[in-house]
Amino acid sequence: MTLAPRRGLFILLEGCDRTGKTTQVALLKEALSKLEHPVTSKRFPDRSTTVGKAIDGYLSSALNLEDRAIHLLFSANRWEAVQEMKRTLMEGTHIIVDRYSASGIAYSVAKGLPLDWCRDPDRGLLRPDLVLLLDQPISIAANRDGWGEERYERVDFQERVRSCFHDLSTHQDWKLIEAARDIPTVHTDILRHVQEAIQRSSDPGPLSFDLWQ
Ligand code: NYM
Repeated sequence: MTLAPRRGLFILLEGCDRTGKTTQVALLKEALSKLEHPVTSKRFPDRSTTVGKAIDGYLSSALNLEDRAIHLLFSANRWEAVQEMKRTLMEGTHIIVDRYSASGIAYSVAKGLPLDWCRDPDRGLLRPDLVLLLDQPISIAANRDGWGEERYERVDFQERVRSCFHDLSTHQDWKLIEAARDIPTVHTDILRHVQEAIQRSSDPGPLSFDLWQ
């Protein structure tokens, strides 16, 4: 009899724009691969799908949409990835994800949409096993090259997004990562949390499709 592989962990990095998530996802993936953990990565929005292309048009301001319409597209973009993510995790591969539902909520709440309304379309999505919130003062992000090129890259708006991430994190077991430190230090901190989660979960149990429920 062949035993099913231990399922992979869904590891999520969240945070405001330009907190270094993309760099840290790449470093984490490289580090886990070197430690011989099967691992892949994914980012939301996934701009490669039909829905993702509409989102991309919106983010680059080529397309204008009602706040609620774009919120639902971001959610649809996560729902369309569910089966692929499930398959990958069940094969025993960890997935490191750059943004997910909390971004969906934080950016729409920052526009003034009600929290409950923002959470509803994502209810029942796959729940992450570990959430790392990369946090730093917005003034640091605003000094980085290219700031302001995409929609949402405004200091007042990002302050509201950051505050919503903080509110969300108080109700969940998220790890707060001080992102204003140098890249290798932040990486070491993230890797420690991930290795602890991997060690803790000798049997991670079934996947939970109960996000926000
Ligand atoms: N964003 C991302 C949302 O507004 N809602 C969502 O559900 C997600 C996943 O898209 N400013 C926003 C946050 C970012 C922008 O993300 C693009 P990135 O990480 O720069 O590709």
